[in-house]
Amino acid sequence: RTAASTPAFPELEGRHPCFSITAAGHAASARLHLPVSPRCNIACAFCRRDFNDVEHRPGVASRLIAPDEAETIVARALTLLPNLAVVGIAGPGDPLASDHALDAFRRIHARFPDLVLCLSTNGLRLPDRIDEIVAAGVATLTVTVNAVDPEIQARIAPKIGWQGRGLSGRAAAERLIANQLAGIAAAAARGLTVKINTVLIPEINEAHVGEVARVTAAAGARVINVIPLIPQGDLAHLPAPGIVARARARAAAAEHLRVFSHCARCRADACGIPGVSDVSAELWGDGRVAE
Ligand code: CLF
Ligand code: SF4
Repeated sequence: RTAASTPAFPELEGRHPCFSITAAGHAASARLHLPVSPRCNIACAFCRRDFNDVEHRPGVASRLIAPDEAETIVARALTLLPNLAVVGIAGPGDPLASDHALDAFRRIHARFPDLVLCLSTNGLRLPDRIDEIVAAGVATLTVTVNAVDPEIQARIAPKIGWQGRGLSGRAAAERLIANQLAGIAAAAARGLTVKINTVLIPEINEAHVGEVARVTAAAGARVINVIPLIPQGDLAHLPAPGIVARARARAAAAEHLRVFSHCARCRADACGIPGVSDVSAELWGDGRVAE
C-alpha cells in the first residue's frame, strides 16, 4: 500500500464518510445532519442561510428542529439507513453559538452510544466550550478555517460577535484565528479527530491554502477539506474556483495534511452518503428532490 491509500484514521475508515480517505471507506457509511442550530456568531461574506427544500448547499435546511426532537429523528433515520454511523450538526447557524447542538448531542449520546457524533463549527467558541463538547460525546470535529492571516480573514468574515460586543476588521479576524487555533489544539489534546474545512475563494485566499494547512496541522488538525466557493451573498461577484485553482490549492494543502476530496457541500439537514445517496425526503417527509 502507498501512503496515499493507507487510511489516515483506521478507527474511522468506513465508519465516517468525511474522515474516510478512500472512496470505498467514504461510501461505506452514512451520516445524518440535524438542523438544530439557529444562530451564528460571525458574518462570513459568502454566507446565505435559508430554509427551503430545493437548494443543495451548506446553510440550508427545510426547517429548524428542536433539541428534544433529535432522538426521534435519529431513531427514524436508523430505520431508513441501516448503515447510519455518524450524526453531525453543521448548521444552519454555528453549532456553538447557541446551546441547541450540545443539548441534542447529549441526548443522542445517552440513547445511541455507538453513533459517531460530529460537530462542525467556525471555532470562535471552541476554547471555552471544549469541556462541554467532550462531555456531550463528540468524537470528530470540523473547524472551518479560511485564513490564518488576519488581513485575508478580515475580507472573508468582516464582523464577529464576541463576549457581548461586536468586533470588526482586523480585530475580529485576530480574535477568530486565535480562538480557532487554541480550540484545535485543545480538541486534539482531548482526543478528538480534527478536520479543517477551507473555503477556496478566488482572489482572496486561493494562494493561502497551503499556509492554512501548515498552521492548522501544527495546532493538531489531521485532515483538510478544500471546498470550492459557491459565489453568493457579498461574494456573489467572484467566480467559482476552476479546476486548476482547486488542484493547486489541494496540492499545497497536501504538503501538510491529508486531503479529503469527496465533499458534497451538504445541506444542514442531509441524510445519506454524501454525494451518493440521500433519504432526507423520506426522513423529513417534505417531498424534497434528492441530490
Ligand atoms: Fe457532517 Fe461535516 Fe461531520 Fe461530515 S458533512 S458535520 S464532517 S458528518 Fe462531509 Fe458534507 Fe463535506 Fe461536510 S461531505 S459538507 S465535509
Ligand atoms: Fe454562515 Fe457558517 Fe460563516 Fe456562520 S460560520 S456566517 S453559518 S458560513
